[in-house]
Amino acid sequence: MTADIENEGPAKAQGRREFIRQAAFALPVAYGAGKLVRAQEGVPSDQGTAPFSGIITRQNEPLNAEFLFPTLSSFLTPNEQFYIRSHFPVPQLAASDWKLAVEGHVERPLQFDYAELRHMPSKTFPALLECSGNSRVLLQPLQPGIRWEQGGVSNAEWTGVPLSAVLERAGVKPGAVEVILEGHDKGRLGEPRIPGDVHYARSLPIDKARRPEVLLAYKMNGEDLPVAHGYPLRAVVAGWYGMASVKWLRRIIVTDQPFRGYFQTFAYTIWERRHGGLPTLTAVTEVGVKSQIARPMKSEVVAAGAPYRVVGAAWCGESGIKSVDVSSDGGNTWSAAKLIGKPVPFAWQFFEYAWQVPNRPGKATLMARATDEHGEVQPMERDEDRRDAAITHVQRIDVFVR
Ligand SMILES: Nc1nc2c(c(=O)[nH]1)N[C@H]1C(S)=C(S)[C@@H](COP(=O)(O)O)O[C@H]1N2
Ligand SMILES: [Mo]
Repeated sequence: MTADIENEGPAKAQGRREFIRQAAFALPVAYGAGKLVRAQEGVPSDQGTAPFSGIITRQNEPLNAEFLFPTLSSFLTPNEQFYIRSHFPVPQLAASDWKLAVEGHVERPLQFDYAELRHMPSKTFPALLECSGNSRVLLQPLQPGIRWEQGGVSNAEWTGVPLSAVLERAGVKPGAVEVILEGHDKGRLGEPRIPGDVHYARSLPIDKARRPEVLLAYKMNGEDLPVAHGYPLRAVVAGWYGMASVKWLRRIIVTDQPFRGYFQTFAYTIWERRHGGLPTLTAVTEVGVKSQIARPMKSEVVAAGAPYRVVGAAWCGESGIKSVDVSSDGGNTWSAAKLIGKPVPFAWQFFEYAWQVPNRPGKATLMARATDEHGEVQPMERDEDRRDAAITHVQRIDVFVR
C-alpha cells in the first residue's frame, strides 16, 4: 500500500488521481451541514480568534479547533474545516523573509528560502492527520488537555518537497540517527517548568525521515498553506499522529543521538511494557487502527422500523484498512460494513452500513470496529497504558429510536 506514492510517473499519478476521485464521492449528509455552517455566519464573536466558520473552537489562545465529524461528507476536508492543534500563539510569518536551516550532523549546512523550495521537484498526495488526543472526551476519569470529541482528525491533499530531497542536498553524515523538526512557535512550558521559551519540536528516526510519505508541504488542497496550518512550510509525516507534522518550520537538525525534547518525553508519550514487562515511557508515533461513525451522531433520534444508512470513516498508520464491522446491538453481533471507493494510502476509508432500525422504541447503541491489512483489530476497551494519547478503542454511539 505504502509504495503507491513512491517514484510515481505521470501515468501512475493519473491512476492515483482516478482512485481519489472514486474514493472522493460525497457521502450524502443526512441533515443540513451546510445550514449548520451558514447559521454561524454573522454571529458576533467577541473573541474573534477563530478564523473559520464550520469548525468548533475548543480553546482560543492558543487556537485549537475541531472538525465537525458528524458532517463528514467529502474525502478531502476543506481547509476551513480542517482541525487545528497549536501549543503556542500562531506565528505570523512572511514567506519573503522566511528561511529554513538544515544543520547538525550533515556535510553541508544549508539555508533554503521559500522560492527555492517551490522550485524543487514536488509531490502531491492526500494524507490524514489525527491528533493523538482525538476522542479524549471519552476517557474516564476525565483527562486534562484539549477536550476533543471525534473531530481531532481530518484529511487533506498536500503538495511539497520530500524531506529526503532536502536531506540529500545537505548530505547526511554516517552515524545520523534522527532528524529534528523545529517550529517557529514558542512559549513557556509549565509542567515540568523549563526556564525560558521553548520552540515546538519533534524528531523522526532517520529511516522514517527518508520515506516518500514525509513531505515539507507548502500547499493544502491546492491552496497555499493557511496560517493556522503552518504557513509558509510544514512537515506532513503521513502514517504518524499529528504531533510529528511540525508546522511553521524553522530548522531541520540531523542528530547522531536520540532527541529527548519536551514533546516526546513529558508530552505525547505512552507506557509500553518492555524489558520483562517494565513500563517504559515511549514517544507516540504511528497512528493506531480506528473507526468512527459520523451518522447517526450521538443522541440522534432515528425513525423506528425504517432503514438508516450508517456512515463513517476508518484509518490506520502505515498499513491500510482491510475491513470495518458494525454492531447495532451494543457489540453482541457484528456485520461487515461496505467500504466506499478504492483505498488511498495514508488517507481515511469511508464505510457505510444499511441498518434496519428496530420497531421497538428506546435506546440503541451503534459501534464500528476496523481491521487493518496486518490483521490489527481496533480494541474494544481503552488501554490505560496509553495515558491520554492514542485513543483508538471502539466508540459507542447511543441514539434514540422513536
Ligand atoms: N510548530 C508546531 N507544529 C505542530 C504543532 C504545534 O503546536 N506547533 N502541533 C502539532 C499537533 S499536536 C498536531 S495534532 C498537528 C495538527 O496540525 P493542524 O493544526 O494542521 O491540524 O500539528 C502538529 N504540529
Ligand atoms: Mo496533536
